[in-house]
Amino acid sequence: MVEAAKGNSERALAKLISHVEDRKNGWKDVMRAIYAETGRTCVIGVTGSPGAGKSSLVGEFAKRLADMGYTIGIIAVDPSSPFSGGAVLGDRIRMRDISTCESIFIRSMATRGMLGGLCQAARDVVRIMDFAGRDIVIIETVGVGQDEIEVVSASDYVVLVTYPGGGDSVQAIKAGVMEIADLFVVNKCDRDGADVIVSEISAMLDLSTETAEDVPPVIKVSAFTKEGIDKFMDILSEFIQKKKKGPHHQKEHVRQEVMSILETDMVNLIKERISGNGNMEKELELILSGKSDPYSVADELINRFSVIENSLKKQ
Ligand SMILES: Nc1nc2c(ncn2[C@@H]2O[C@H](COP(=O)(O)OP(=O)(O)OP(=O)(O)O)[C@@H](O)[C@H]2O)c(=O)[nH]1
Ligand SMILES: [Mg+2]
Repeated sequence: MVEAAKGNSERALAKLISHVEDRKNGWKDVMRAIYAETGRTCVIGVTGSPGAGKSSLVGEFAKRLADMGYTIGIIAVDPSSPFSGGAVLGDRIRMRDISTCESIFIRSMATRGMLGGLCQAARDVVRIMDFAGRDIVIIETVGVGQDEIEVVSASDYVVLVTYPGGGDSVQAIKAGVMEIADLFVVNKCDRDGADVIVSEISAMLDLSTETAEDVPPVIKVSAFTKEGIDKFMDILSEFIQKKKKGPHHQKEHVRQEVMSILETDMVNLIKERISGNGNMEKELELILSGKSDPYSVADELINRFSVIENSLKKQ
């Protein structure tokens, strides 16, 4: 499967991704085997409020990047539209345009029912696409939950999409997303009010950034009329060029990733041990009968599971 995925077979790529995503036997061996050959791709995270036009924009710039000769992977995390097929007909037709494009590979990922952390699973999928030779991987997530923010924060470049008429659009930007955005895009500028949003965001950025060079660009675009898309492409291309020349892996991302794998493994290990021996029942009874408390029980369980340390050493 690994060889075939590398040989650019879309079917093999899809199968390999499913295997790893579902954490089937040997998934970690796959990841270990491919790691050394990854880090070349440029990961662009696209986030923003629901309905901001993220997918429409991704569709547009993915197509343009493909025309420039890049091979693209798209990951839509928990999509409501239009990748999921739940969208209005127009959207679906537009998406079909790019999904039949040979150099664009689209993959959806549900957040529900995900084994282990969503963020790690998304990283793994990115890595497989990277290994399979995709020059650019685009991740679309709705910027609402902590998980989604974590997903985009693992990207090399973060695009935050807002739009006029989205209620209190600027206020609605989650704290935490603002800080990680490298580019602010105000979409739907074919409608009234885009300029106001641009100045509001710029004002907010001026207040929160220390030096002028640190201020990320704010641009207005329309996925419909294509206004501003050329400028958007210029900014993206410049970044892609820079990334291609830079180091394969960023230390901070690697640190986050090791922590995230560790957290998932630890949690799984603790769950296995506790449900495996059923001892929690006894402790729970002690708490309920007033003889113990959750804090003491947790301490005691940790002590008992110091076995974990030994078993991890053996692995
Ligand atoms: N007027 C206008 N409408 C747009 C534009 N871009 C997208 N839309 C519309 O906005 C709606 C949402 O677009 P999507 O691209 O699905 O937005 P999204 O952010 O991916 O939405 P979710 O994934 O559901 O959060 C659709 O009805 C689009 O047709 C634009 O530039 N101008
Ligand atoms: Mg979408």
